[in-house]
Amino acid sequence: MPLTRRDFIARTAAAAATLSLTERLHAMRLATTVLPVGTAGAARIVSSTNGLRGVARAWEMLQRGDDTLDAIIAGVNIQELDPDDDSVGLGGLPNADGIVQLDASCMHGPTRRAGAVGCIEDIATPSLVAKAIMDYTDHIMLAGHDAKTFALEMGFTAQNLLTDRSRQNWLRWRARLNPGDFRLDYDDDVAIRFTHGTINMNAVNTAGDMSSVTTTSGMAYKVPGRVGDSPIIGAGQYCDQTVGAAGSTGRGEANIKACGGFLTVEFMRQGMAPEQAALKTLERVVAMTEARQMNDKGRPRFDLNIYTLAKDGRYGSASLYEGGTFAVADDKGARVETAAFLFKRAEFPTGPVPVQRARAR
Ligand code: SD4
Repeated sequence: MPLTRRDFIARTAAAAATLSLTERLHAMRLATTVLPVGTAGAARIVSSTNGLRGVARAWEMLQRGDDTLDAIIAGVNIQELDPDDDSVGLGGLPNADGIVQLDASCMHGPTRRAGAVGCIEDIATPSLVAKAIMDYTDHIMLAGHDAKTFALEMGFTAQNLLTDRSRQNWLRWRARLNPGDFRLDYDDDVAIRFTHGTINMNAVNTAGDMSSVTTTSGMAYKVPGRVGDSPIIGAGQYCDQTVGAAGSTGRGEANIKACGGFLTVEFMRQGMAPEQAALKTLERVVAMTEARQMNDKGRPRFDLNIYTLAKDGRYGSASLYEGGTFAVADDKGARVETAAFLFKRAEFPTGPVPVQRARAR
């Protein structure tokens, strides 16, 4: 039978009577951090802006009484299966070799389970593969070729995820890589398309059940085999339904070092409001950023966005730079709202990116 907060504190106090001062302080700290801190409130779905259609679908499913994770995965499936969205699933921009490699992860609050898949090829819905790993194995993450084999065994269908549009974009990128090579540049007036558009989505229902999911094709033209933050539990998303859920889009490398999803939930556990927790996580991201990625005024050369939802339905989002938005669905409908930010858009570093050298400090 689960311990009530009162039982837990009483037992901790009884045990503490026999302990040293340091042990007692540690026990008291545990008593205030491991116990439920949130109570259920309003149902709500929060996601990155590209999930606007997805939050509407997820909201409908919550209203029917569907599970929070089923609802948000159905929400992100819309973008995953949309060939015109070049940041996730089918049509996602490929790696440097022209191969689409996808990452995703999910957490199911009621059962405290998690699933993740890294670098999977040819399966359009990695969010569902992550859930299948969660549901049908005693592992959390599968990666690469064997993750695809697992998905095929589970009944997923393999398909070529490179659309003609994403292949053309990749060809342009490759042709312009090196002016000294033997490939002629073409379509000089067409800008090279890099992606910003992973989806993170988080849900809470009126019972206080929560879930989170993040899915992406990752950085466009990445080094083959690269895995970003999206499939890393605690970075790309995190859910502890005693407190809340959080996830991110943007430069995964920066988010991994700060454990952004986990840290945001932990800041909420300490009592911060969702938006404040997201801003505090971004401060940590900046503090952890290597010099090569900063300009001389201490501004990062990338953006990162955090989306967050508390068990009681409070929510928020913050970006490193001004101009960020996010999607919300609740009993007022599905809409886009403005995110908080750390830095003015005008402060975003412009000009040439410094030459990157191996072992540069
Ligand atoms: C990644 N976080 O793979 C993802 C990319 C992303 O907007 O969110 N782009 O690093």
